Amino acid sequence: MSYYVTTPIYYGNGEPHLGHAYSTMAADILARHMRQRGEDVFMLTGTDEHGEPIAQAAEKEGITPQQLVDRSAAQFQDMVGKVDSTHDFFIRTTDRGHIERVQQVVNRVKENGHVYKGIYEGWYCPRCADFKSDNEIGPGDTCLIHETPLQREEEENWFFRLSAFQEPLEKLYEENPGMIEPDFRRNEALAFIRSGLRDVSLSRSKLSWGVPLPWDPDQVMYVWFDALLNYYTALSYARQGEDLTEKFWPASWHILAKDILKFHAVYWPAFLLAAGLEPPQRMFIHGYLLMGEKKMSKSLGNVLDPFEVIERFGADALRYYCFREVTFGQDGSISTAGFEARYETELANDFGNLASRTLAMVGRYRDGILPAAEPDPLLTADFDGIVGRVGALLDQAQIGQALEEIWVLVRRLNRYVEESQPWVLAKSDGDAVRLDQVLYSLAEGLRVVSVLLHPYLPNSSATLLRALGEPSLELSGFGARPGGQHVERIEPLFPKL
Ligand code: ME8
Repeated sequence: MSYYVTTPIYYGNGEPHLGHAYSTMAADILARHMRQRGEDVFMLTGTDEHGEPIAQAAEKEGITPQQLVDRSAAQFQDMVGKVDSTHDFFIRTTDRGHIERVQQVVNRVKENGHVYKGIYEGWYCPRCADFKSDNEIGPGDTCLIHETPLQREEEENWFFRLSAFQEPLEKLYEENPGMIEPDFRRNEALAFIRSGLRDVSLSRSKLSWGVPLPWDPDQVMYVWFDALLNYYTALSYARQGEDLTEKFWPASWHILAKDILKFHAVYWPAFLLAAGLEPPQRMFIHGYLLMGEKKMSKSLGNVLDPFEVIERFGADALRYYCFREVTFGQDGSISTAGFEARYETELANDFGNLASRTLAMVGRYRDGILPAAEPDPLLTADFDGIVGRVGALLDQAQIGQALEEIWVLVRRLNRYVEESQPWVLAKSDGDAVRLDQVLYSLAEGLRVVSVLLHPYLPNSSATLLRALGEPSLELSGFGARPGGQHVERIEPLFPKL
């Protein structure tokens, strides 16, 4: 099966922060898991490099927009690398391949009769790159999101007949209730659609930093259509000499936060339908990472620097923390103190310590050779069906719940060590068979959780699986591997702070 997962493309005038890392890590967890299941996976992330804010920021700095986005793209590439994202392609909307494909698609939208010339008059927020309808305008004609003054705009440009898609969109979401997750986001999108859709500008005339309209090169495409199309265009040129569109479109999942729900749930499928293309299969709308009560954002200056966190805790710990602390789909507060607490109690103690103890006991009591024994019935019921359960949750992009399922077993294994007391069994020859079983079951339990944790903790899980003498990442249940492996001790996976 083909599985295609995307992140938003991040604004090429910002600096990467943990919020961006969060979406990329989420998509990467799904991508890694599906690869473990043997699916044909494509993961996309990248940068959104056109539009007015970028042109303005460049002008302020006295550099060209291209110079600005080159610098910013390098920072985002660095960031996604540091969080150990395994994306298959990093798209930049200034790529020639993207621009060409965007022009083809917009031509089709026009040929299909969904584009006309008109006069736009209304309020515009340059920071949202969004034209605001009446219910999106705050006191004193301000942007509700940024709380900054809106601009009055009047210009001749090309319009996209969004209004014609009100009914098709309502039908789309009624017929595919799982298309937007979580549910309350789907309801939000539907409410917006039902409140009435007005046509939107497809182009801007006062701007040059964008994709020229093929039939009117004095106008550039409204940046949101240019940006949304990345999910589709990337497939046409990500692999040289190969077009992956047939194989991977429509996307399995778009991952994004609630700030850009409207664009993804309303503009995007409408535009695709207008072009005669299939809408994405599903989108998961996650919440905001908050610092204290506030959204973490560059303009508010309250960002937790993922680079610093990774430097101190490692990428695995960051990936773990974000999906453990915050329910995926809801807003949630994060903090350095929270990091440290979870790192210490869950990663260093629950998981790291369990791993060290198990490896050490096999070393001490069985000369580093894992005994071949029957899986302990005390554990088989707990592990029964775990691979299927985690898979089913991740099919629904329930990243936090899947992690919780796995962590229940990590805790179970810790209790099992206390219950079975291998160090007592080791004192008497009469308990040798039982000790074999306990050691085997511990190591096998650890193997199963490590394989399942791999998407979350790619580095430490790999280290542990190698130490257990079973480096395969293939998903298999408790008791699937016989004993006999040579087991090695390792440095603590998560050294105490
Ligand atoms: O909106 N918590 O780019 P952007 C969680 N270019 N996620 C966060 C976050 C936070 N505090 N802050 C940012 C754009 N994000 C457009 C997108 S897509 C065709 C174009 C994540 O740089 C989250 O995924 O503002 C959010 O939707 C995205 O970054 C916005 O990134």
